Amino acid sequence: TGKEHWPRGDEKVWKEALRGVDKDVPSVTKSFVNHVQTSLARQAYNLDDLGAYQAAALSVRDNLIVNWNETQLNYTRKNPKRAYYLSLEFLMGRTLDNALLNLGLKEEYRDGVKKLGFSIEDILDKERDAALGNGGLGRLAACYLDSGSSTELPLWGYGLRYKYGIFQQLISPEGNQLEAPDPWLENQNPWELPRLDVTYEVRFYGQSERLANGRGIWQGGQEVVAVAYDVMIPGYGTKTTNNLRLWESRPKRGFDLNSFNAGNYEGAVESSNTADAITSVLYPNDHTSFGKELRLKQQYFWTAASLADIIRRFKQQGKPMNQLPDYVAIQLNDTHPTLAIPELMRILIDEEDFGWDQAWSIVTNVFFYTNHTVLPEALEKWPVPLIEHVLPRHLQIIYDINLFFLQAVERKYPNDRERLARMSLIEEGFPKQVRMAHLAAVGSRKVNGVAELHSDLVKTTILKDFVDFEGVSKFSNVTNGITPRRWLDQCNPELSDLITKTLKVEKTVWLKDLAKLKGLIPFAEDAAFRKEWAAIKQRNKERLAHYVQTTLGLTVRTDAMFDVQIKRLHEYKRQTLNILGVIHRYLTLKAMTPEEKKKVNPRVVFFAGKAAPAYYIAKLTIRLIVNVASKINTDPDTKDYLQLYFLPDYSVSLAEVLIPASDISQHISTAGTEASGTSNMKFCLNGGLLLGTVDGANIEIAEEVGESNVFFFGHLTPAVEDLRYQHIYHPVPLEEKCPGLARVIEQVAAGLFGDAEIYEPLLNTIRQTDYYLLSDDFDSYIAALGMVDEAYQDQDEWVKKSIKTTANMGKFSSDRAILEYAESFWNIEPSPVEAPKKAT
Ligand code: 73E
Repeated sequence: TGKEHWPRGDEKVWKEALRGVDKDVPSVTKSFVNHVQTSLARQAYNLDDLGAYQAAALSVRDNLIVNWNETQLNYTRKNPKRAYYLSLEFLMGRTLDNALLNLGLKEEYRDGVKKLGFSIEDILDKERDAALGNGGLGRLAACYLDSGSSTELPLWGYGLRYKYGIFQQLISPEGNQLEAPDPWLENQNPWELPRLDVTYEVRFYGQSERLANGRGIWQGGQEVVAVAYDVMIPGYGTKTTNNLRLWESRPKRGFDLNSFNAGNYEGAVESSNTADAITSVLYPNDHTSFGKELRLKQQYFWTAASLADIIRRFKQQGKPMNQLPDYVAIQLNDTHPTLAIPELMRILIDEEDFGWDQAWSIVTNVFFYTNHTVLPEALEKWPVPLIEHVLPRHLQIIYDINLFFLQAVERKYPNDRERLARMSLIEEGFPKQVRMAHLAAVGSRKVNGVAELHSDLVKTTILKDFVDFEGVSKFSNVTNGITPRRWLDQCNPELSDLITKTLKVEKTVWLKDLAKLKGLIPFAEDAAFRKEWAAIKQRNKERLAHYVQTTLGLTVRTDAMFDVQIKRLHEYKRQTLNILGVIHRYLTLKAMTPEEKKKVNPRVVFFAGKAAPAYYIAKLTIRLIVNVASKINTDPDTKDYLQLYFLPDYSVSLAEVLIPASDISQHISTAGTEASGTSNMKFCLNGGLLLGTVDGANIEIAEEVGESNVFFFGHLTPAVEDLRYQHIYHPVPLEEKCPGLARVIEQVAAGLFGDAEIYEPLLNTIRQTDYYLLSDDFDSYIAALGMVDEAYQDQDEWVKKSIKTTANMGKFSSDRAILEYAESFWNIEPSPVEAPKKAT
């Protein structure tokens, strides 16, 4: 065999590993080569980066499996109370790098694959994101699982194994968003373990009969099988490796032989098609409730399988069902899993022979409900006829819950019919609808919002009557958090190293006790440290520029301020305000003399984010951004001072490149609309400053890092209602109210960026009711952008702000958040697997 057969790495290392010579060959190398040879059936000479990724993943997985087994054994032995996080979305992103860091094996693998001719970075880059989520809600679930394992809590996740995740976003040359499927399971997924023996049957449709004793009998209809797939969740520096169990739907009988024999081939496979459909695709809408039957079936399929699994595990302990709340806490991530409430009632009453009151007392001690939005269009409602058709027994139970609930309300507030109508679980109308947030609130032990302001809004707006009725102590706040492992150590390794070196504390310590970052504060005054800090930011900007160059073929200047807004496209998040602000800057630059322009600091503005496929205005906003970009990036008068990019197909992995590169990021929702936001935390943790409205977690970030280190603008929440009223009943022409904005809109309407008529519907949202208050906030927004420019001129001061921002972000670790849930809601404790392994 000539050298050409061994194109990569050290031939001797390969050969010795292949021969299984154990002396001198590190175990990582042996395990990698072994997987190449056996699991992948490949050899050194035909192994590419993708193959190397697969071999590395399988080899790392072996370590996870050992820890996973020990963790589950530990739980079985100690039998602690457990918590379950039910979420329709888990936005995990990539796994290999995270697993390597959490296991403390990254450097070993880096060396190991290098000797075999591979670079660890290239290998890591081959992994596809697991993108089973839309945005913040799904990413929060992923951060919480990481923190659950890292704090050694007995916490499992339950979700759906969608065959297709969030769509891939393509941008046409005209600026239109096109959606392509995301077949993420195409090249095998090494991170899941199919459990073909863990299955449950889930019923749909059929008839429900009520017996005199209050029990029901539900039969007929269609049965679908749920099959478990387990995803291992390693903790950072712990042996604890919890489980994320995802359900796949399969037909109960793959093939209907009777139909087939009758010559009806399509009929024979029909039931198989409809059963498969349940877990085929993630719904790509956030903040809208559509009332689609398939979505309802997803929700029930997942909650029924998860509850059956939880109850089976509980029963294995031999305890009576009335002790369920002593051993099980179930967190409902938004209202999506609310059917778990009537489902558990059904199990207790119809299958376990409990009376109503005892069943209800069990249910209301097991569930906990997190609300993530107060936007009215996002509050889930299901048409009564649809629930009746798909889940006839559950509708009866929901009506019974409502009856007993309203009777209690009536006792407390006699003859207050309006209150009964407001609080009812059923909204009157054609058709009647079930209000899922009311059902979730009534059926849970605790209800929480996701940031202080948001939790206050929940209590004073959408659930106010429930606070009056049940008392305020049931309603509370857990401010969201993010895992510092992925969102600092992994995405910004140089900054992580500088912090470790400076704090003189092992990173295994400060990454689990993020308040330790406060030790950086004095170094803000240290010029040498500031220089290092700034140099890392610069290299992260170059890394982003390199990404844009290689993926889009565009050259980004890196000597400019990087200004970033990345999130789902939505009117309430006001990407429109940002793009109109960019146009304002462009027009201002166009009117400047060359002398004046010399004083301008160049700025590069980045946008990324997906629009729901049917959200017309959001898609128009993308189109406007793209077309403004092509105009201003090629205008010789301005291109040295202002560049604009829309980066397609935003994802967790893209966020990991964008966030460390940002000087300033924008979180500019209309006050009172963004429940929390979590990317705001990620930017600030990486030393990016924040430009935002007084909304969501921005407020608590400012409290922590100091108001002098954030740029706030815009009206406050209490003013919003009145401003909207004024828009409708006392409208003032835009030219008078906000001439700056009027001028910008005029230019768009006149076709400065092409397509004059196309943008009319978008512009009309502002000219007409302006529900999201652009005309009220525009002037202060432009002023705030000016203050950002001014602050950036003094680089010393800017870097000080950046350091102090990172230093004061300790509160926002998801470890803090998950421990709050564990202590104040679930009443669960860490259950360490003995002899915890140290990460390095
Ligand atoms: O403010 C964010 C919050 O940070 C909020 O908009 C988001 O949840 C994040 C995590 O708490 C959210 N997503 C949804 N509602 N709120 C949602 C609604 C329907 C479907 C999918 C997601």
